[in-house]
Amino acid sequence: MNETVQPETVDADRAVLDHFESTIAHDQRIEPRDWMPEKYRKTMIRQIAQHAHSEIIGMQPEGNWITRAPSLRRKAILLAKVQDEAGHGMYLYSAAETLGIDRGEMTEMLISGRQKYSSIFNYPTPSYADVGVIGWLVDGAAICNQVPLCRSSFGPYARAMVRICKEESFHQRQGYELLMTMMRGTDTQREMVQESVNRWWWPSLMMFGPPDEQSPNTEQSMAWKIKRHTNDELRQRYVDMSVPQAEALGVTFPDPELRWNAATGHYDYGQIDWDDFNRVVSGDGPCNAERIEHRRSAHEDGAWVREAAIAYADKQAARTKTAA
Ligand code: FAQ
Repeated sequence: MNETVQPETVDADRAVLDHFESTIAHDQRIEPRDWMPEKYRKTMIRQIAQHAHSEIIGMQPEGNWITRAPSLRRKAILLAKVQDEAGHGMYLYSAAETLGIDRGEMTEMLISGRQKYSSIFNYPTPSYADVGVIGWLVDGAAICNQVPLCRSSFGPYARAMVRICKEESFHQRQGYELLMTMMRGTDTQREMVQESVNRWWWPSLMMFGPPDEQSPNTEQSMAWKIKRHTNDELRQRYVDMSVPQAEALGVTFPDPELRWNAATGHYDYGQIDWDDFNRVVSGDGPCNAERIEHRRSAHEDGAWVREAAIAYADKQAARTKTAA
């Protein structure tokens, strides 16, 4: 095969690869106009699309409480938060589109199960305390995972992450504030918070992905500086950050093995149920079917809006052409 390749083509290929590798090595950004290996492009599409889908599906668990929030103030806060998540999904779909994939295609892949979204959004929200616990623990885990992604090697993704992280930090604080208010309330309210923490703690640890030795993508993604830390490193950082927050709040995590280890300078924690994680990721979690069905019907109900937008854009284009 090499015999048919012109020497100048080999040189050109080598030059663009060198440029790509040197950009990564110098901690500079790969931009959509730059040449990139096909595997890098596919990895970025996979990660960004999964992330975008998570934000959009992630509107559903808390959205469940918008009509039943206990006061106008709490309703306004929750509405704003869920709306922010929609915004994050939009920035991320736009970042993925710079890699040559269309948002419609990504939505199709989500609905047909060919692209994933975070396992965490497949659990139910039966209690209003879940709104606070999602803000504190789920947004907390998201921040821990996403702050390093602000230095990710793909420019549009890294820039989207800067804004998203600012908003996620705000979400985490509002969740914690809600829980502090409940903890200052009645015994029943305190029990509601603890019961919710018991349900969300282990799933929040799973958000960081499989253990390093079972993570097929980490090594290459670290080499390309898409990821800056491994799944286990970030999970440990999250545990270390969350334990003092739980103590300040007055709740405990449902893990008898959770304890400070003076030798490592970190908290040890118990065994994560990876069978449960695999079940949820493969579509068999408590709410997977409901989440996808809801997304599918919302997408179908929105068809007329997309058609109207396209018809309007066509009209505008025809008008501009006539004027020219
Ligand atoms: N759930 O080889 P790795 C949020 C998949 S946003 C489902 O370790 P990687 C905001 C993984 O994709 C939450 N699937 O993969 C919010 C891969 O799939 P493949 C979303 C998972 O990419 C808050 C396979 O398993 N955040 O919460 C999960 O190197 C509140 C093997 O895994 C992001 O997406 C999982 N938990 O590392 C919204 C952050 N973990 O190759 C609403 C960006 C792994 O079979 C309310 N993403 N998989 O197709 C990342 O940082 C990485 O993609 C990881 C996974 C760390 C998630």
